[in-house]
Parts: sequence; structure tokens; C-alpha cells
Amino acid sequence: MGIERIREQVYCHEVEKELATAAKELYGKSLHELDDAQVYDCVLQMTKDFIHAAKHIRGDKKIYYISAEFLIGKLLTNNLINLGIYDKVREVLAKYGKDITAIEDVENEPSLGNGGLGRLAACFLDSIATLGLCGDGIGLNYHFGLFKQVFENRLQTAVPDRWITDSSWLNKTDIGFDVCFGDKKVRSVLYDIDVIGYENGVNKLHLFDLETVDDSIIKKGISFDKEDIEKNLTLFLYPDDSDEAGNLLRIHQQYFMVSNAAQLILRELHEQQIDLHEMYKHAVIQINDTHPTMVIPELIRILTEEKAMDMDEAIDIVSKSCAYTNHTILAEALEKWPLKYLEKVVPQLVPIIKELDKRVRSKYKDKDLRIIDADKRVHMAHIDIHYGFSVNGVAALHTQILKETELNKFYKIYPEKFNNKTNGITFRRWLIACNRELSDTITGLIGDGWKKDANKLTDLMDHINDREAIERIMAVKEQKKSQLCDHIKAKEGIEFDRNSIFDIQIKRMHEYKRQQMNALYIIHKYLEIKGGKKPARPMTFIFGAKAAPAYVIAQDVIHLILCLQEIVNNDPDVSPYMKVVMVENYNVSYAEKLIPACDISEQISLASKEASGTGNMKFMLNGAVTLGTMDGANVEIHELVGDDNIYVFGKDSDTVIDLYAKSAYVSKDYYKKSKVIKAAVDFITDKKVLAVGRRENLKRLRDELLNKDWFMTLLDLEEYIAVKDRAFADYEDRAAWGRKMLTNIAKAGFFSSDRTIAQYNEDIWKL
Ligand code: 26V
Repeated sequence: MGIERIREQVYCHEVEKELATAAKELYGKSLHELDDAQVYDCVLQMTKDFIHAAKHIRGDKKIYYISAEFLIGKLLTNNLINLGIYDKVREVLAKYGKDITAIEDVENEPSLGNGGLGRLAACFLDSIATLGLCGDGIGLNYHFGLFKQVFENRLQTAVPDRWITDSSWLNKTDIGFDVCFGDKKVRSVLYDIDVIGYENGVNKLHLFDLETVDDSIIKKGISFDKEDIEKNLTLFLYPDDSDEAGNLLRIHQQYFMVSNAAQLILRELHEQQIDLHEMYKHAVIQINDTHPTMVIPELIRILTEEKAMDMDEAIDIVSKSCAYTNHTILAEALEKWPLKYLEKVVPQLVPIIKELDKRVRSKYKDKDLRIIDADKRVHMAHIDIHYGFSVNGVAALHTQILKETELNKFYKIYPEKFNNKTNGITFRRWLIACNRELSDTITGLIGDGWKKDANKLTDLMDHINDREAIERIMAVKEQKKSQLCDHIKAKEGIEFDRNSIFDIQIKRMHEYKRQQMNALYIIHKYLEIKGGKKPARPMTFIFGAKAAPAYVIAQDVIHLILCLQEIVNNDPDVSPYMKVVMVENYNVSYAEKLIPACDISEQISLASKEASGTGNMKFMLNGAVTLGTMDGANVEIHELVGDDNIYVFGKDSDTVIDLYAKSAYVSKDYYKKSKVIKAAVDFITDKKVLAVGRRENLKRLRDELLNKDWFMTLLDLEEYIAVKDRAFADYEDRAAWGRKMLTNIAKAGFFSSDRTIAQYNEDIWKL
């Protein structure tokens, strides 16, 4: 049954009937007698029933999106919206005295991803189904996903975040496969989560789990026996890989994922009686970063060893089926597994990998093109590039850097494989669901055609001189800011002025993203205010970020920000003018509250380092103005909105790449040259900060900035201060600011993941 049909049914009072039935079945009571958690269960059951009755998308060719991460967030609201029954369900619940937002709160958030890469995969699944394309995601069913962040003594601690309960969206299937690690064999079990397109059909997210997984081996915090593979394989997302056991576990996880993926794909092809020689005509595999790369040698192994295909042909067919997306140029993030680790974990793949490497060596003399390097490390990206048919970057600048610098030697031999697919976000979650007020306001102005065709948002530009329209949009911003204030007060116990400027930086904590530069700006403002220079309007600086547990400097930056929060917010000379808030356990659900309330979107990575960014797009869509460097997709935002509607600063990527090439950046020179920089950096170890913080962490951070500063914080600091001050001053011209907001929303259509997916399909998948 199509979604249209479901909506018809629903309007014939099906929702009320279905909910009442579920309440009787599950609890033997009527709806108004149930608590929120019980009502949630009823809504879940009803929604699953509707999905079950909906159309499952089929096609002659299918895309398999393999990814180690799918950061799907809570699903209830999204699924109801995509089914077209959200309003109806809200009405019915209200009739029984239930508030839908309280019901939505009951759901646990599955944290099956670190950040941008995993959230992108989730947006892509939404768009694939929305466009009616036949395509499933394949990944792992981590029981604990990413850790939950708790602040103790102004330091991050990590505790396990169990998300799976009886009331989850997972549906257990009867599919399972054997997976061999050398002569050790484990068994998988497949769980599916339905992916509902916006007023369209249904695809699946396949999450493989280990049959013998055992939660009871988790000890204090998030520590557990890393070697007990038969029990731990799907417990955690990306366990700490700072030691050998952690790395070996990660390889186990990756192979477990791709061995299952390969078996599932071959099983589906078999069911459709497709001749494996024609596999590439019916299946295309998108390899999301290098984590699923082993699917290439694994498929070749199966085709040659189990299906008696000859090696040349197996390589040819697999190469025509696999496409690779690169998400980073950071050297430390490009996977290079020691061959001896692969020999330990997946000895069956080693002869295939050696064969693939041999073929490269016989064809190309250049050592940099090899798969296995002189130190016997296997470059996973090189497997993808040589033995896949497409290589794409995730924003125009990123792809250009891949072609011209990082992967230039590959680009020279395979120019036809390289292409750009600028990232996108699903407007269902990042506008319709998280900002109903703005969504309705936009619809009031231009109709709701934009919901199916995001480019129609440009019609908003007809209202650029319409004072009333702009005031409506600004009123929504105030409303969302007010809601965020209440939420933060309740959750973090911090109060701040709802009429202050909300300046927000939310993303993983990493030196290249330069949260530390934002912290130095805060110090600078603090010192100015202490010196008597008061700002025109109060400012609220909001952060949200988790740091990898083994990433020491990232932990130190969190510590500094939490110390600043303590000092600034409690200083009576300063706190009327500024506040600092670092929210605890930043995740997708928190992002849905923060993004609609933002005035200034901080996108301040060192140029060339942020492949794309997707938070930047979410903020823009919700009417925030970007303060950013010319990095990643910021470059495209700038092109779309023009100089007047974005604040750009900092050295460009060419300059930065050149500084690295010549080792010409010396942070101390900047420190010595500028009084402002010196004062801000020195404050990190000022006695005021030491009074609330730990000397060891603060001193280490200051030393790092002075003596190394690998991501060039001080390079752009002065310009950052100047441009940020200008943005704050401009904010006071409310009418002009409103026009900036409107322009950003109007030009955001390009960043719909529906556009991105249409391009993947057009150029790569060809479904
Ligand atoms: C991974 C690692 C792992 C080890 C240590 C440091 C480190 C640093 C960065 C990464 C990033 C891995 C790939 C990734 O998540 N890339 C992100 O992908 C997003 C979606 O394409 C994109 O918007 C972000 O700019 C990009 O950082």
C-alpha cells in the first residue's frame, strides 16, 4: 500500500482505532490510563504496522550503502512526518491528554556514529527512500554506540550508553551468516530498521549483530576485554584504537561488517536469479570512507574461491560494482592497517590483497600508488581507488584538493573516476521536524512546494523587502531561542539572557575544527569587559562536543571551556554581558534544539581540513548566519549567499597547504607579535583559571599552542576577532540582520540531500 493510501486510512480515524487496539493488546487498558512510556510503545507498534503495510521499494538495480556509522537519531517524529501522519497522531494524543513531545522524549537516541560521516549516511538513507530509489544501508548493530559524555570536575568522562530496549525500532530477522576469522568462526544475526521516504516507499537499514555478543563483559566506564571477540564484536562503536588490541578489534568489526554485507548482497542476487557475471548491472556498492574497504577483496575471494570465477574476471566485476567516498584528507585519519594485523585477523584476505598490490606494481612504477607500502602497511584508500569505478569528495573544495594534492597521483592515472558530490542534509529532520514554526512560516509565505523541491526555497527572495515576512521569521528565531533557554536551564542548570546573541559551535572536538580559537576569543572578550569595554548586547557562547577518549589535547580544550564557563558565568563584572555554556552529551537530539535557536554559526576550521561540514548547512537552513573560513562547503555557502550574508575570514586553503609544504608556520611568532594573542594565550594558565582547573591540562594546552599548534590557531586569531566583532555589531541593525537570515534560508535549497542523492544516482549509481 502506498503512503497516500495510508494517509487516507489515517484520516478515517484509523490512528485512534489502532492506538486503542495497541493499548488494549499491550497493556489491557485504554489510552488515557497509560503513562508516557506506555503510550510510546503503542505509537511505536501502530507506526510499525503502518510501515509494514506500506510499499517496499523495488528495482532492477540496487544501491547498497555500506557504512560503519549510521547516526540516525530518534526515529519516531521523523517516521510519522514521512508517513504523513504526524499532525493526526498529535491530535489524537492530545485528545487523550498526552503531549506528543513528551512521548517523543521517551525514545532512546541510538548513537551509532561519531559525527558528520555517520549523520550523512542517515540523511542519505532518508533521501534514497524519498526519491523512491531502491537502496539499503548496511552496518553494525553496536549495543552501546558512542559513549555518553558526563562532566566531572570540568573534565569529560565516558560512560556506556545503552540504547536498545524492547521498544526499539530494530526488527529481528531470521537471516544470519557464518563469518570466519582464519579458523575461528562466529555467527551473525541481522536486525533491520525500516527507512521511510517522505511520502514515498520503504527501504531498509540492515544492522548485523553478533549472535554470541555479551554485555556482561563491560567493566568500569567503557572498558572491557578487547580480545574476547566472540563476546565483544558488536558492543561498541569504534572502541579505543590507541593500542594493538583496539586496532585488531576494529579490523574484526570491519571484516564482520563486510563479510555479512557480501553474503547478503550475493544472497539477494541469487534470489533474483542474477548471473554473477552481471552482478554490476544489478548491484552497486557505495563504500563510505575506508571502513568498509575489505568488501572489495572479500567479494573477489568469494567469487574466485566459492563461485569458481577466474581472478581477472572477478576483479573486473567487483571493480565495476564498487564506488568510494572520501571524507577526509587528514593523514592520521586515513586507514593504513599493518599487514601483520590483517594476517592475524583475516588471513584469507591477505593473498587477495597481495595479488591486487602485485597488479598495481606491475603496471605503475611509482611507489606512492602501491597498496602495500615499504613498511608493510596496507593503504585502504588505495584499494578503493584502484579497484573501484568512482572516487568522490564531499564538497567542491575538498574534491579539488583531492585531485590537485592529496590524491593527485591517482587523479593523473584515473581522471575519469574522480567526481564531486557536495554533501547535503535531509530537510525533513533539519527543518520540518526540528523547527515546525519556521517550516510553517515558510509555507505560509511560499506554499509547501519546497518540501518536495527544495530549490523552491529561493521564492523566499521575493520577500527580501517584505518587512512583515522578515519580522515573522525573526519572531520564530526568538521563539526557538526562548525554548532553548528553558531547555538548557532545565538540563545544565545554566541561565542566560534570551535576548543575547546566540553564538554556537557544535561538532566533534578536534584541533582542526579550532574550538580553541573560539575559546581564545571568549578570553579576549572577558579581558575587554574586565577592562571596562562593554558590548552593545549580551553574548552567549554555546559549545557542544565529544572528544575521543584517547585524544589528550581535545580533552584539554573541553577542560578549558568548562573552566571559562565557571569563571565567566560567576564573575559579576562580566556575566551580565556574556555567558559560556558547554552542553553535556551533545548528540543529534540536542542538535535539533540548538540549531533552530542559533544566530551565529561557527564554522572556523583551518582551511583545507574540513572536508565539507554539514552542521553549517543545518544552521543556514534555520536562519543562522555563518562565521567561517573558506573551507569545505562554507565555500559553496559563500558563493550562494554572497559577501553580505556571511562572515568570512582567515587564510585560504592554498596558503595553508603551502605553509605545511614549507613547514613555514611558527606559532610563537604570532604570539610574540600580537599583544592581544599573547594576553589570550597566557590567560589559559592565569591564576584565575588554575583556581578552578587542573594545572597539568591547562599548561599542556598552552604549551601546545605556543610550541606546536599543528592546526594553526594563532594564524587566524586576530582576523577572527575582528570579523566576529563586526558580526556582533551588525546584529544590532535588526532589519538588515533579518534580510541576512532570509537570504540564508532562501539559498539553502542546494544543500538538500535529495539533490546530493539525485547526483549520486545520475553520475555513479545509475539506478
Ligand atoms: C577521523 C579520525 C580518526 C582518527 C583520529 C583523528 C580523526 C579525525 C577525523 C576523522 C574523520 C573521519 C571521517 C569523517 O568523519 N569525515 C567527515 O565527514 C563528513 C561527511 O562527509 C564531513 O562533513 C566532515 O567535514 C568530515 O570531517
